[in-house]
Amino acid sequence: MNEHYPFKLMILPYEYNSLEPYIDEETMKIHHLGHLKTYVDNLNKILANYPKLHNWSLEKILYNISSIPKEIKLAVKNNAGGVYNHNLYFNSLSPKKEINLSTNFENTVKKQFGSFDNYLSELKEKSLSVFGSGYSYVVLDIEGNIMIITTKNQDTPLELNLYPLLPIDVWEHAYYLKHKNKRVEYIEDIFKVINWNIIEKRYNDFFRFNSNLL
Ligand code: MN3
Repeated sequence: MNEHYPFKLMILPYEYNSLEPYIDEETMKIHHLGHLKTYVDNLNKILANYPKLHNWSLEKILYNISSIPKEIKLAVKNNAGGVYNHNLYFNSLSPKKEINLSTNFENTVKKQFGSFDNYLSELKEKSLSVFGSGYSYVVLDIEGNIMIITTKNQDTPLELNLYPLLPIDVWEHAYYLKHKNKRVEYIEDIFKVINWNIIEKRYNDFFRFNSNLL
């Protein structure tokens, strides 16, 4: 994600209806064309009069939020975070059923959590524990340990110096049309469409480019 102002709406790597029956077409459409597009448009609007920030990437903005002019700081944090988290979320999903877990990430999960099922249980529990709007987030700490945290609103792990692997959007807009108030059913469904190959790639990138990423 090295793009900078004016930010563009990401292109989904699959069709709106391709995560059916787990995540429905209407939710995907509104989430992408409605919610995410609004964050992109708002961010561009806010940055329009700040040319010094026009060559900053999303990551640079979020890592350096304290140096953003104070009259736009909160709005930039919320909207840049909204773009960053959603780009990562949508890119973490896939309709492909043949996704295999592969070696490095899975091995570390097993070492730290005992089994992949234990890890998924903890991820589910954390996802259910988010009060109000936010995310459960699988991240790496600076030493490469896997952690599962929760974040509020559109906060990102970058601000905490953590490296993001997988965000699970638990804002109601991510599931309410189909799953209504049953967040647990959404979590079980989202587990069926996570692209673990992408998570593995992000995991390996951390160790390949460690010093550049944090
Ligand atoms: Mn969302």
